[in-house]
Amino acid sequence: MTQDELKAAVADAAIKEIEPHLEKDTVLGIGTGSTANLFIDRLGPLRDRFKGAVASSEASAKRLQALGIEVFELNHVGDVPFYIDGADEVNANLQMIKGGGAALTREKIVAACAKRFICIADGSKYVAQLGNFPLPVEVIPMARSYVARELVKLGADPVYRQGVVTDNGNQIIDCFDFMIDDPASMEARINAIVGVVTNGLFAQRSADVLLLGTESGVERTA
Ligand code: ABF
Repeated sequence: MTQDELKAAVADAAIKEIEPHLEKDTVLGIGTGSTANLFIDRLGPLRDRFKGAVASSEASAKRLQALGIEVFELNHVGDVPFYIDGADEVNANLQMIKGGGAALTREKIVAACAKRFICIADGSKYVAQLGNFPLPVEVIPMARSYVARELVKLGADPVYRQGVVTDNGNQIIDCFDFMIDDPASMEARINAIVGVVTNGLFAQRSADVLLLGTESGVERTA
């Protein structure tokens, strides 16, 4: 199977996972990226079965709206029963690196509000140790150089992602050559650097369910 077929299989599996729980007042949390897009496309035909969605990026909001799904501001929504999103890497503890698409801060906020985080990923994202994928860090622009120097002290090789402005008006530093032994602790240490908005480690708030697309089918871990 191709990577796109594996992504489509996990998007289908996520629909099966949430469909029995849809109610007229359900607001779903929706992530960003190519796997999340496939999930959004499959939500279109179900749009009359739930109230709407909160989105972790402007791009996902537009895609949802184009399918007739109402998009709400998170501040106007109470309960988010499910957050469905992809990942750049995921480990056996369902901890992740996210933010390759620069939407990490909004993703982390919606994930924090969600009762259940369903991670959808093709098998190439599954790793024994997080860190081969460069860890993204969203920074306030004036703090970029300072944060980069602090990241060097933590052992990373920080690279400014040129030309990228996040939906929040900030910048991204990617941490290369940075294998992570203790994801929850490193998440906290990076977030404690002044000028960091957040980093792409989702370890303190890991996924609740992983739907992983493999050659032998979709593996579900919870
Ligand atoms: C989002 O989309 C991001 O956190 C992650 O960077 C990316 C994964 O993209 P894709 O599904 O295209 O591999 O979930």
